[in-house]
Amino acid sequence: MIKIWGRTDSSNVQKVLWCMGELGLDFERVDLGGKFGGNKETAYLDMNPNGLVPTIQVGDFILWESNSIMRYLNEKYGQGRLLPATPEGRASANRWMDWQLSVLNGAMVPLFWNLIRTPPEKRDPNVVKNALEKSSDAWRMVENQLAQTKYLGGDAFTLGDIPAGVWAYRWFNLPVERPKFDRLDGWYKGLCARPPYQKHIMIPLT
Ligand SMILES: N[C@@H](CCC(=O)N[C@@H](CS)C(=O)NCC(=O)O)C(=O)O
Repeated sequence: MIKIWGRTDSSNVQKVLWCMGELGLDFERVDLGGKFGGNKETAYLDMNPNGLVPTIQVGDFILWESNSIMRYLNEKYGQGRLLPATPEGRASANRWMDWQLSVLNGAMVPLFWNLIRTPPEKRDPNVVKNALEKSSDAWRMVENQLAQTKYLGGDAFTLGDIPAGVWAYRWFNLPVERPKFDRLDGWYKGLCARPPYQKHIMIPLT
């Protein structure tokens, strides 16, 4: 049995829950982080020195970092089917996973925090404006990729779609005026038709 620690409204926990849904895996989840706390306690830090969620345990093996967790689960339980078979295909999908951590996250997090996790009177319009511009630029890159391939990592759904896909739900549901990106829209609608996406990602933004 796979055990996962992390609250269900965390984008990084959601990646892993969605991935497990795609792979049809059973798991036991423990609420941790955010309003549940516990992530700075010694017992948890012994498993995950970052004090962040998610962390998973499979037998004696403990792993943190959401993207690494997804790659591990796909390899261990999915015969690698959520990544392309060729080195080039895998690299292309991996690239979009890394891009979410290195680019998209930094653009979207200030937007999300200001509009969802900050009371209206404390929101900073400059932060929102700046983050909206950066996020629009980032989603334009996705739009351009989708002009070349059906999904981010190629012509089939892969792990490459999951990190950005988690944030796409936030992007399309934040109260902001978004530039119109037709391919992004179509890709997002396709994700919305996937049952694990509906179950783990399409939940109220908190
Ligand atoms: N790079 C890490 C980042 C993990 C992370 O930032 N997790 C956030 C939630 S999305 C967290 O633990 N925040 C503290 C909390 O929930 O209390 C990963 O991808 O797993």
